[in-house]
Amino acid sequence: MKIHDIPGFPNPLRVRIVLAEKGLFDKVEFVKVDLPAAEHKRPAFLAINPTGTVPVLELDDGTYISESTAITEYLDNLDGHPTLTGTTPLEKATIHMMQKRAESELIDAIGIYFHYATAGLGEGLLPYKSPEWEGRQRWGQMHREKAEAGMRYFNEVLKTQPYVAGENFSMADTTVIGGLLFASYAQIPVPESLTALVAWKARVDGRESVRVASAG
Ligand code: GTS
Repeated sequence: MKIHDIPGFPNPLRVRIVLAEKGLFDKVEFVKVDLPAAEHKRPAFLAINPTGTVPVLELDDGTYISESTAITEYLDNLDGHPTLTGTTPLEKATIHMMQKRAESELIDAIGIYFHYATAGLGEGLLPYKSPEWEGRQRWGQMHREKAEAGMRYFNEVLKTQPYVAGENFSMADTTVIGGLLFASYAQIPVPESLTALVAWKARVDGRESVRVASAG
C-alpha cells in the first residue's frame, strides 16, 4: 500500500494516526505530494483523486481511495478488528456523527479560513482559491468564527466524556487532532479557558500513535 500525502499537514495526520494505531505505519510507502507547488491540482494527481486533495491511499491492485474517513474505514477493518470506527450500530453511528461535526465545524472551517483569509500555502495555490473574489476575506473570517465555535462545542463534549465520540479513542478524535493542528498553522489559538479541550489535547498528544504520526 502507498499513501500519497505530505508529512506535517492536517488531513494527512489523521490517516497517519490511523496507520500507527493499526500497526501499519511502517508497512506503507509514503509518496510525497508537493502541495505548495500545486502538484495536487495537476492532471496526474487529479487522475487518482479528482477532488485534488491529500491524503490518498493506493492499494497494491491500483485502486485509489481518497477521503480520510474512507481510508480510515478501510484500514480499520483490514484486520477484522475495528477499533476506531465502532462495532455496534450505536458506536458506528456516534463515531460517524461526531467525526462529521469535527470536519464541518473544525478542520474544514479552518481550511477555508486558512486558504481564503490568509496567504495560505502561498502563490502557487492562489489560482485555485478564487483570489479575485471580493468576499474572500469575509468568507474566510466567517469560517474562523465557525471554527472557534467548534472548539467551544468540543470543549463542552469533552467535559462529560474522555474522547470525542465517547469512552474510547476513535476516528472522531483523529479529526479533531487534525483540526487543532490546522488551527495552529492558521494561528487560531485554542483559548486556555477551554480546559476540557486543552486537557484532552495534552492527553492525545501523548498517545503513542499520535507521537509516531506527528514525527513521521
Ligand atoms: N475531505 C478531505 C479528506 O478528508 O481527506 C479533505 C482533504 C484535504 O482538504 N486535504 C488538504 C488538501 O489537500 C491537505 S491539508 O489541508 O490537510 O493540509 N488541500 C489542498 C488544497 O488545495 O486545498
